[in-house]
Amino acid sequence: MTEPTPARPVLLTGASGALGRLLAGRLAREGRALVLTDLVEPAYALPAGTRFIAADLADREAVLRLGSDYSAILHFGAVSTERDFADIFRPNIAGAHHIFDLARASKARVIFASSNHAIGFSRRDVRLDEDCDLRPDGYYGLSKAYGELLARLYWDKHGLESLSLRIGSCVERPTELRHLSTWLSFDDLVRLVEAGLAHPTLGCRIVWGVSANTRAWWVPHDEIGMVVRDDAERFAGAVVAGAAEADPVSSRHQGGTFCASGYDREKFSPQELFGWRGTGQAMPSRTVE
Ligand code: 15L
Repeated sequence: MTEPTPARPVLLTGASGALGRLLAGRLAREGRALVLTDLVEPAYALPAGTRFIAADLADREAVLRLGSDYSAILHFGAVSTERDFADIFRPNIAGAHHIFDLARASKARVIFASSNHAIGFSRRDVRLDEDCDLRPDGYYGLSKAYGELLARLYWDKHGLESLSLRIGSCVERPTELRHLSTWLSFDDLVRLVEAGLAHPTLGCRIVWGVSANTRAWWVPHDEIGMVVRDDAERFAGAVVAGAAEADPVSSRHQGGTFCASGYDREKFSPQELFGWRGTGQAMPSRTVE
């Protein structure tokens, strides 16, 4: 009798971060072969059945040395806050590029941790489908938009399957007003990742990484996005409006404080710059806000 071929492992980048830690523990529990990677070794005990390899995402050779026999790559490694472009470029942009090339070499699918900050300059009074315009709210959001477009390019050109999860606020529980719309529970994150790993015809998808929140701004159409079950509303009574809600730029846009970082548009009003004021001419609808 021949032994069954062991399943090819899943690679998890960003394993030392908060979401990496959560995924490592939860996915290993299912008995899945997992390889973890990050710049620095995790501060937690490695779950049974996992092993860790250190690698800098910005170092192409180090990434390609991670091996080429993965069934899937969960790409959660990145700088996760707004920073100067120079700090974002190497890990998030060059890093994503290296990971997608590793996925090509492995013939692996990629589950990419994108972010709501790729569409963060959308107003809070609009409801968005997955195919809405990209409206990054900073260099971090721009790097996530780049990752989504990289996924699209590698599907069209190389047939590489991917799921870009546009994650809202993946925290244990909502702590601010905005989270009542953007919250993604830990359980729902795991459900989304599992659904992406298991889907027989993944293709190239963008899916909202948000729980089934009563106040959600994002409308799921993709079946993968519909596996979520939790609702932030049960925490509504305990959530208070923080300082961010008093700031007009943060409170107007879905990306919140990321939008306010470095914002100076009001000093350079398009109405004045382009002479729209007083001409009686309607401003082009897609550029008004
Ligand atoms: C993100 O993408 C960030 O990584 C995280 O730090 C939060 O800011 C989150 O979005 C959010 O929008 O709440």
